[in-house]
Amino acid sequence: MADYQLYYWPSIQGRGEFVRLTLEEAGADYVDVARMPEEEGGGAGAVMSMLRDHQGGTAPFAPPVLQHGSLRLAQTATICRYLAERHHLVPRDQPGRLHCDQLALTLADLVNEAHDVHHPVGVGFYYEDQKEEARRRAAFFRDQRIGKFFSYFERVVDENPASGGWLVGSERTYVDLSLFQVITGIEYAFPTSFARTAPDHPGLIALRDRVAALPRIAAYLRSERRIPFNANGIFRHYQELDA
Ligand SMILES: N[C@@H](CCC(=O)N[C@@H](CS)C(=O)NCC(=O)O)C(=O)O
Repeated sequence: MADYQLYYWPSIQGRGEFVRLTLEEAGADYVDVARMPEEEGGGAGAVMSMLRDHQGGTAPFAPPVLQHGSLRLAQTATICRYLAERHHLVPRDQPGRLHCDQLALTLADLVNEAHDVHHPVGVGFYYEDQKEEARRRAAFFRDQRIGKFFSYFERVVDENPASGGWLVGSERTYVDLSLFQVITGIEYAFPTSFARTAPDHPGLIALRDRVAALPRIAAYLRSERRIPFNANGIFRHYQELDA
């Protein structure tokens, strides 16, 4: 039995990817439960039955969910923080840890906005049934939100008094891994807009490349454990949404 069990949808990066990246950089012993064959207890059904059959303690609302011994935790930012504290992926001091929380939740806001570009009316409707609204939402996201969020994170890197080019402190933390995921996701979904804005954010591009070169992350990105971006995840590429 692995130390950690991650429950997340098996065919997408989604929000589970922030947890996977943290587990990978931690060098943690984990199993991505739903990616196991169904006959071994895997598949999407494993996620649904875990949610349905949960008894005792605080029930999770939605995946990703991490199981560690008797502890079951949901909410991406909470899970990543928990893992990061156990595996030295956060600063030791409380202000540093709180600032990591602050940045993780700001990234979660950006992830929600990126998702809502292709589902502005609601997740219960197909993209094809909300294309017109998606087009309007995409223009706003591309023209105003990507730049605003990127400028913010660039500023945080610039103003970090420690050298190294990370977000908080002098070493990489779990929020650097999460920012890497968001930058690469936006690059995948909005390549034209990304190419236009990237030169204004050299600190972010350098951070992205530095994360990709971390030996454990580089090995993970090359492995089959890394699910490619696809048309069902949070970051989706629709040509008509990337002006
Ligand atoms: N704020 C939560 C959001 C969780 C979430 O929306 N999970 C998605 C998959 S990425 C889901 O399956 N949601 C089911 C639902 O909202 O009913 C987090 O960051 O973990």
